[in-house]
Amino acid sequence: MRKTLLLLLSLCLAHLSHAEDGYNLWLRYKRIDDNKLLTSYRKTITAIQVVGQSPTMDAIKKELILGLNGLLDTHIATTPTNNTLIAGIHSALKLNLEEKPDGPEGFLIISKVSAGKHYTIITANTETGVLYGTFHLLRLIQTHQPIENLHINSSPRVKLRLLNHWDNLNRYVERGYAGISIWNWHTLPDYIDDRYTDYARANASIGINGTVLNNVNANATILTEPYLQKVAALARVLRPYGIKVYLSARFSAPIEIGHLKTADPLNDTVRQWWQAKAKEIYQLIPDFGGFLIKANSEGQPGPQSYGRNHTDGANMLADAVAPFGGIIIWRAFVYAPQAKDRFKQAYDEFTPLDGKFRNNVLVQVKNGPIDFQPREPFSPLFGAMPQTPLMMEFQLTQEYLGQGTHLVYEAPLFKEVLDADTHAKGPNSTIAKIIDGSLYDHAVSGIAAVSNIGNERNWTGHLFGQANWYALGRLAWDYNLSSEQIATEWIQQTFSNNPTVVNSIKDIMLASREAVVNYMTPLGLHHIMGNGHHYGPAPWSNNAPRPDWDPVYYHKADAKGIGFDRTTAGSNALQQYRPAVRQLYADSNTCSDQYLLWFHHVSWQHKMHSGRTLWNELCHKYQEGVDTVSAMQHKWEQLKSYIDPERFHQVQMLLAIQHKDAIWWRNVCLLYFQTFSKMPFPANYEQPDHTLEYYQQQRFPYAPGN
Ligand code: GCV
Repeated sequence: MRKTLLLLLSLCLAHLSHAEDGYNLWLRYKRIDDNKLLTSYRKTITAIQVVGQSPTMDAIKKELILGLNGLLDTHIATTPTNNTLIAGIHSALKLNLEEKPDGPEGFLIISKVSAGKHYTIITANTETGVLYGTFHLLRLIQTHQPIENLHINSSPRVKLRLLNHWDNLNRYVERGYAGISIWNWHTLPDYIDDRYTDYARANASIGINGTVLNNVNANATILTEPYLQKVAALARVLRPYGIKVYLSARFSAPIEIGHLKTADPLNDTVRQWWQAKAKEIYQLIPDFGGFLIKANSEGQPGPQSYGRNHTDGANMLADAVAPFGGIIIWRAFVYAPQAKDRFKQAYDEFTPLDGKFRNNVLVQVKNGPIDFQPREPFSPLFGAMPQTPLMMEFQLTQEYLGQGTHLVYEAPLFKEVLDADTHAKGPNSTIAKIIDGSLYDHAVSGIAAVSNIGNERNWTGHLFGQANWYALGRLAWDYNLSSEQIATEWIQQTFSNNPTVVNSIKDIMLASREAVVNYMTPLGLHHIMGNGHHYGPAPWSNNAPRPDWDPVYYHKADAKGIGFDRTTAGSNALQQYRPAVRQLYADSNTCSDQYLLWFHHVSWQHKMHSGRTLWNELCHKYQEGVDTVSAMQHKWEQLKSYIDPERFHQVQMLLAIQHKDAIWWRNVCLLYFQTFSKMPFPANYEQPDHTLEYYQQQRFPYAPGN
């Protein structure tokens, strides 16, 4: 009896330990379930030889052993045999290879036969490059690609590929929906959570090479000695994985922790304080990346508090870190409540400063002119500052895209922006070419995204949030990859290579971005969500502390129509684009539906490209959004027998919330806008099942972000 109980218990435990909880991300390394393939992989690689010893080479060896043992279900030999995988830096391998790896991060993977022996070689100019090659090879195997005849020469298009954590020192993550911060500042530097290493592995596997550890709404305490010790401890974990740490610096730190009377960037004592601080940091963290700064935005201090401008502030900090090879990333996210059109301010404030920043300053620009909406036209700053390296800022954390609750695959959003043509230097002056530095020949280039990572077991709260993290890294490495390719490889590694699974999940993912646009903000509506938490709809909202936080400021619905007139008759924000772009949007009859209400105040009767009136089109789009989520649910349901119960059920429940929320958005927005249009809901669509008053009475005091 006791024996049976023990057996049962151990079976239960075995089951538990194999539960799929999402922790392993896309690095699951499950046994290849196609026997033919498995045999061929086992033949191609029977042993590994990692040349060199260092923390990075040790990490490579560990990853290869973990990955190959899992994927090939074997104990991979570590002494050379007939079919050896060799990994090492180019100069150490002493192999006569015709081709060289590219740059400090590129890698070369080649298959070679020599003296009757078959080798797979991963090499690079640096250890980090070899690490990237290692992860690439493991990805090939996880996604069931052939590996007998490899010839891959790959290097990243963008130099700085960063995550921006909006993590506070008390572990509250601003706009974070995946638990609290993964950085346990209290137990650092003495306690090193394994999660830090797994974070490093995951990032290295997609080429992320830097992380800003703390919130841009910064606390100066991070720059004090005890906290710098904690930062140094994290840097030690991340360094072998090619990841540099950066910090958000509070501009007024010289006052708060330096006890100076001012933080004026032109004051000598202030300058000396920052120089000494930089020296202190680099003594602890020799490869410290630099500072990210949010200045004079949403109440943050900055040079304007002293009558100075952004260049005065950025250059003062740039001078402090320059002797150590550091950089300054200065954010362009600025807007003031007095502005008639928030859209225009960043451009107006920053373009006159072009050419005045030190060459170790990058200006980081959000993808759109307002704030990470489901769809925005690209920020007109891209292409308007040729002498300044501009860095892209995307947001993984889905603040305005259903947060940790909605399944929204963001790669199509990222691609739409990266592929947008600014016409800055004639046609084909895409944003991708601006941020990779090639259009204006800049030596530095960068792409960053606000992280969606927290301490939840599956890292991102919604399992599919992982796909956005993954897509960011893959696109920063190579923005020519398609959303579909990235989705495919993420699904293969995260779920399965089974074509039914891959195709169904891919359909769900690829439909999801347009779905969220449609059920939240179709036809160019924007910023009509609830104040503070930014979760559900509240288009009536008109009493925020600042008018530019109010939805009514953005949709401008009235008896005549709806939308923000940004043409010459309105705020003239369109003027900030090059003529060829302006022309695309300037006329409400030819402007694409996607951006119509971004640029025009349009009559409710306006005839749309579909032939419907604007009002009917709005009803149509909201319904389409809801219908797409139903279709996503339906597709997911059909995968029940293919997906482990834990992850299947989680996603199933979240999709049900998403569907409920999509209906909520549709009902609220249509009922509210109907008070202006006075037009009926077309009979063939689902009718709202509550009144506008009912929705207006709902309160969400504890929604995340409040
Ligand atoms: C970190 C939006 C968010 C803020 C965020 C800000 C920014 O306004 O709601 O939480 O602050 O953007 O990007 O600085």
